Amino acid sequence: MNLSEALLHALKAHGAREIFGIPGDYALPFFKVIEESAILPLYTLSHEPAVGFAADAAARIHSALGVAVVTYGAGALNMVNPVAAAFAEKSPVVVVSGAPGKGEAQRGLLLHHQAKSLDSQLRIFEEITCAQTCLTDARSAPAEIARVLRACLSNSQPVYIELPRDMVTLPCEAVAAAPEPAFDPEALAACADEILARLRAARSPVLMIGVEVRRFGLEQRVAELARRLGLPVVTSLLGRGLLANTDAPLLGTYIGVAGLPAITELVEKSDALFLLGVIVSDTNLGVSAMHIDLRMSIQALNRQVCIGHHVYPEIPLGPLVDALLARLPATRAAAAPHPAPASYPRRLPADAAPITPLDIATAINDLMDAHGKMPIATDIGDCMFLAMDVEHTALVAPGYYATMGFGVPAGLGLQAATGQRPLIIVGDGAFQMTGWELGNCLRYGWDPIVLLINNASWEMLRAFQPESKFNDLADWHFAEAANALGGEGVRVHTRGELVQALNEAQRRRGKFQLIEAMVARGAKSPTLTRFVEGVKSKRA
Ligand code: S1T
Ligand code: MG
Repeated sequence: MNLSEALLHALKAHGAREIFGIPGDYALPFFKVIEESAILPLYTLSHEPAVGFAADAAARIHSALGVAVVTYGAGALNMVNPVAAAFAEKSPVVVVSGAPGKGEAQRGLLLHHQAKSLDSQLRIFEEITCAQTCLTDARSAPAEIARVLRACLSNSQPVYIELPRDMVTLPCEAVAAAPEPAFDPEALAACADEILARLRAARSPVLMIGVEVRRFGLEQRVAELARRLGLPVVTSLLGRGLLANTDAPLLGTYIGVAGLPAITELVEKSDALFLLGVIVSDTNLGVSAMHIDLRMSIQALNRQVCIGHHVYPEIPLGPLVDALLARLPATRAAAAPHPAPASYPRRLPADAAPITPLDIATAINDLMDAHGKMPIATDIGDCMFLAMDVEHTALVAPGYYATMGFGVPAGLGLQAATGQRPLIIVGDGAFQMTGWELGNCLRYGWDPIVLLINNASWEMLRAFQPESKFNDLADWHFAEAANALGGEGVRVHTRGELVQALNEAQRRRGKFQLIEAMVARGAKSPTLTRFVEGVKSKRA
């Protein structure tokens, strides 16, 4: 076996199911092994940001490793933003970058794709990954690969592997997986006992679940935990879509002043807010009407549990959930009184009225009622906020790091990873960044339905700074470009046209379907409207 095959077998053994990438001369030998070994399927895209976003989405929907393979310099550095997004949102993406061979560096010449020095790239990726290695020695390579892949899974964060091109075909031993990091069972027991004691003593305990529940594959166990605890359950913004396919007592998503008042009040008045795998960020908790007193909360995140003013270190989330379940009777507790679960808008009138963002959410709910749930990828912009009015379904969205460009590549990653037809919701500004990746659909048989909200505007920015003319975008007539990219497109102006276009798109398989929904500048979803007002009032 050579070093590349050892790496590919290890990636597969650790849960990776596909590779996204763009080659370059520093990576050509490795891509040759990827293609000829067929250990993992390879999907090449057109621009490295899309490679990163697609690998991230695959990781999220699998709750397993995503893999992005790029060339040195121009390729890898092009992917810094998506890897930063994966780091911020705890997505286990393995970055493999080609690199110059040992001899090349010693000729004393500056190498193409080199920026400051040959290890600058490693230093840049040290800031957005939890573990790194440069495979310069075939003898230590198996242990290095095992160490880094274990870190990726244990922390659910990206890792970086640099693969010099003169190492690719060297003989190499197989990779033996590194053991899970140990934890102290006594500390785990004490922690679980204290959490349950706090919840039982509380007047109004609430369970809020976040991305780590998904990342560590705990949804079914957490749904059981919620049933046994009998607590009202909400998701964080980034955790939206969690427990979508379970019968947990899920009320909806907490988005502070931007969310449903009953949920906001329940969370913010709780005297024992149990944050399970929730990233404590401004978009998750920052827009609370009142200041959530985190000293009253129980926070389980990043392999540690904070209860009031004290911390239990090295408490992995999975063993914690199991320890709590082991302490609870296997019966469903009487559900504590709590607000009714959120209801979602349905039955859009197919009339000549202009389209609003809420109409788009309503039309999606009607489509999924009629034809079944679809996994959804959104970008950032009002597309993400209107998704709060879409019925719970598997959802990948840049809800915390909030980078544009995520939506379309993430949707492609979803279909590559699951084989399911995704729905992509994206604004015109974000589509201008990475929407053209749809041109890769035909060769892979991907056929997402793409709902493009064309308000010819950076509307989310206009909401905060309406006086700025630079928020006015030109009208790019995106639907007309669909055919050139191998798909089909239609521009719609009214609710009737939207309903008809969605039903037609649903019937047409084998090509992406681009529905360009014309929305007036200034029209915003209810959630974005509340979010902007909430942020403005907090700033005031
Ligand atoms: N660049 C990138 C890569 N990500 C960003 N989030 C931004 C810039 C800043 C930004 C937003 S929202 C937004 C920008 C430029 C406008 C989005 O426009 P569009 O996709 O058309 O959606 P909509 O019209 O619904 O707003 C956030 C605040 O950072
Ligand atoms: Mg826009």
